[in-house]
Amino acid sequence: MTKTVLITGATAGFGRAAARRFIGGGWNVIGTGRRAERLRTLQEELGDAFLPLEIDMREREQVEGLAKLSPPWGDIDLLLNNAGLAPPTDPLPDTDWARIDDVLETNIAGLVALTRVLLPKLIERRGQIINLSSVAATYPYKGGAVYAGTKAFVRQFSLDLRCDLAGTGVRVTSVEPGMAETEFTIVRTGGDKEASDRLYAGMDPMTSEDLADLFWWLATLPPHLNINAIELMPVTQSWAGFTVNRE
Ligand code: NDP
Ligand code: 8X3
Repeated sequence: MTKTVLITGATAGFGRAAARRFIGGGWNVIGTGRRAERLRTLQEELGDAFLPLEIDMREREQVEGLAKLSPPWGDIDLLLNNAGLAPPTDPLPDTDWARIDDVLETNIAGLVALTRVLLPKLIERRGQIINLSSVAATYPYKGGAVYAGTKAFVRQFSLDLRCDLAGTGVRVTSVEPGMAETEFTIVRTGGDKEASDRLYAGMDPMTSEDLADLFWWLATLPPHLNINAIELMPVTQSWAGFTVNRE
């Protein structure tokens, strides 16, 4: 029987690559995002196995409406909670509240609301949830407080959800990537493509396709196996030391 994945944030980056990967693997894909034109273009590329839905993760009613999809689209086997973004890395007092609020509403509130309304269906189908956290959840960096905080939430939410789901057969994974070149930094910097190019220059970052392959691997593991959390980075990324201020 054909399986169905719901991918939030399918208009760019990891989500769009995942839509292509799962369609290629014979799944039905529901892809969401705010940019209708991008969704239309993707639908033209991917055909009838792709259902584009214009959803803003900050809008509770729109998000909860996804639980009302009728079969076959409503028979969701995998929820890929991918939609997300970061505010600028400016000092917190200099960062507009609107940018912060967008991030909290999308990365946390939207993700929790969608997971909550889809859980009964996922339990019925012994389905799976893949949540996009980040290395930022574990390793602090300057200007990362709000974004990293949301991703630490996603990681812990994923782990704790497994306790609630004990005995249901539903699998949950927190995926925690490092630097991958997508539109992430363009969005974070408010549209500064050059800043994004500089960040990824000469460091061979991960690609959206790397992540799509990982999601596919997770989705096709034997059903008795749960990867709780998985952290990945490009070989060129690692850690610096602590900052110490001296008298
Ligand atoms: P992109 O900016 O390329 O894609 C983000 C996607 O999220 C877009 O499809 C966008 O769609 C969607 N999105 C953002 N806000 C909303 C919203 N309010 N409602 C609906 N959709 C929304 O970024 P990535 O592909 O890199 O990021 C995907 C996920 O991976 C994010 O959660 C990110 O935090 C995480 N991540 C990324 C890393 C990286 O280095 N790139 C590393 C670690 C984690 P639209 O604008 O059309 O609404
Ligand atoms: C984003 C990962 O390393 O660019 O989640 O901060 S990193």
